[in-house]
Amino acid sequence: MFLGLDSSTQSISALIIDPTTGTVIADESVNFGDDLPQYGAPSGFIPGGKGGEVHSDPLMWLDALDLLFSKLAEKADLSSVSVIAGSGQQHGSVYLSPGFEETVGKLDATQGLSAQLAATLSRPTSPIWMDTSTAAECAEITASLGGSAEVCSRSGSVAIERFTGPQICKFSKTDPEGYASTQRIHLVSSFIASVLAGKSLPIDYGDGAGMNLMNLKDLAWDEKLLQATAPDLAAKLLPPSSCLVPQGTMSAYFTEKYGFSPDCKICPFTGDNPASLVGMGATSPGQVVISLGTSDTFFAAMPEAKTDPNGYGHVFGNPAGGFMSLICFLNGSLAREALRDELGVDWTAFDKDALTATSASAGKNLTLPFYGAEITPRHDFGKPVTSFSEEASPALRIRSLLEGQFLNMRLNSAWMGVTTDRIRLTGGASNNDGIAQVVADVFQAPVERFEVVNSAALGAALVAAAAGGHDLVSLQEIFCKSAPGPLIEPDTSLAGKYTTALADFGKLLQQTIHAQ
Ligand code: XUL
Repeated sequence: MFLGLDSSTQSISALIIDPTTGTVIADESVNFGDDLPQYGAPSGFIPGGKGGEVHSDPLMWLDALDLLFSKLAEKADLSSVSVIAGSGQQHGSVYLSPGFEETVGKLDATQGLSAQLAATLSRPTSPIWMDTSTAAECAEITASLGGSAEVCSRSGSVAIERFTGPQICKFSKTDPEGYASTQRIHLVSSFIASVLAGKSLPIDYGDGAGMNLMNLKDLAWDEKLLQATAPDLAAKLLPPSSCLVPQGTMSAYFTEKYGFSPDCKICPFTGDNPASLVGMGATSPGQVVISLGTSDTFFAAMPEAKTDPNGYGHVFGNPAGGFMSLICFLNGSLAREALRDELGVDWTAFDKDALTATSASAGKNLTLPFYGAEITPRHDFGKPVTSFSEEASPALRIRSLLEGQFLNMRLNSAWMGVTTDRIRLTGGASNNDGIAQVVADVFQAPVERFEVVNSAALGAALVAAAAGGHDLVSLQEIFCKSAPGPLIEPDTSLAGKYTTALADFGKLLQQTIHAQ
C-alpha cells in the first residue's frame, strides 16, 4: 500500500491506496484550527501579521503530523505501507539550526515531535504563501538580475512576494544573526519529508520551482539568483531532486510509535499544485485543469520549460517529468458574484438555458471582467470595462462577463504552446452547466467535471505508488475519475467567433491598461 500526505494551509491529510484493487484504503485529516486550538491559528496561520506578513508555527504542523498518524493507525495497518510521498502548501519555508540534523535522526518515540524539534528552529515561525511583505526584496532581486524577464526566464516566474527566495532575502536582512545560525532551509514539503526520514531530504523540482531560485534549464539552484537573494545560500539548500525517487526510509520514531515498517521508503515531497496535477489525472500535455473558486486557477502540463513572456504565469516541475504551468486569476467567483448582485439575479441566470438563449451573440460583446486589482494581467482595473453600453440586457452582460473570464484565460495561457484537448473543470462554480458550456465554447475543447476532494493527497499517493514501480498514467486512469454526467462538448460553430473575440479582447485589454 502507498501513502500520500498533504500538508496544506489549514490541515494535514493522508490517504492510503491499494493500486492493485484501485481503492482508497483509508483517509484521515487533522484541521489545525479545530484540532489544535492551542496554537491560536483558526485558519492555519498566525492572525494579525503586520505589513502583509503571514506566518505559521511549524510546531503546529509537527503536532498535527503526530495526531494524523495516531488517528490513521486506528484505521489501517501502517506496517503495510511501502512508500510515502507527499506535498505541502507551496513557498512556505522552515529555518533550522545545525542541531536539526542530529536531533531529527534520533527522536524519542515516547515523546512528541514538536517538543523535541522546537529547539532546532533557527526562526520560530515560517512565512507562508499568503505573505505579501517582500515587495522591496522582489525589487532588489529583480534589479540585481537586470530585470523581471531575466528572473522569469531562469526561475519560471518573475520575483513574487510569496516565493521563498524573496522571503529568505527578507529574513537575512531583518535578522542576520538568525539567518547566519540557519544551517538548512526547508520548504513545508521538504521539512515534513525530512522529519519522516529522520534526515534532511531534498526539495523536489515541482516545489523548488516556486522559490525564484531554481534554474529551469538544468533543474539546479541558479548561482545568480542565489547570490542576489542572500549570503551563503547554496550551503543551506540540498540540490533539488525528483519526487519519484525515494531518498530515505521511515525513521525509528514512526516505526516504533505508529507501526510503520522500517523498510517504508520516503520520497522527496512536492508542492500541492504539482501533486494536484497528478491527482487530477493531468500530467500529460493536452489535459488542462481549470478550478473555479474565489480566484480561478488554470494549470496544465507542458513538455518543455517555456515561460510567460508577460510574467503573469508560473512554471513548476511536473512530478511526471517536464513542467507545468499555474496561472491564477483573482477575479473568479468574486467577479461572478459581483455581477449577479449588481443585476439582482440569482445563479439560474447563469444556467445553460439562460446562456443558450444568447448564443447568437457569442463573442460580440466584450467585458474585461475585473472588479478590482487583477494579477493576470497584473493591473488594477477598478471596475469592469465593456465594449458595449451598460444598458445591455442582464443575459447579455452575464454571457459577456463569463466569456471575458475565459477569453482572458485562453489569451494568458497561450504562451504555453500546448493544445487544449480536454478541460477538467473543478471547484464550486464548475457545477453550473451554463458556465461549463461557456468554458467549452471559448476554448473549443470538451469539458469534463471533476470532483476530487483532496487532489493533492491523492496525487501524492499516486506518486508513492509510481515510486514503488506502478505506472503513473495507468494509476491516474484508475483513480482520477470524472464526476458522473456527460462530457460537455463545445459548439464548434462558434469557433471562428471566438478566434475573432480573442483578438478583440486582447486589443481592448492593451488599450485599457495603457490608458489607465
Ligand atoms: C501557489 C500558491 C498556493 C499554495 C496553496 O503558487 O501560492 O496555491 O500552494 O497551498
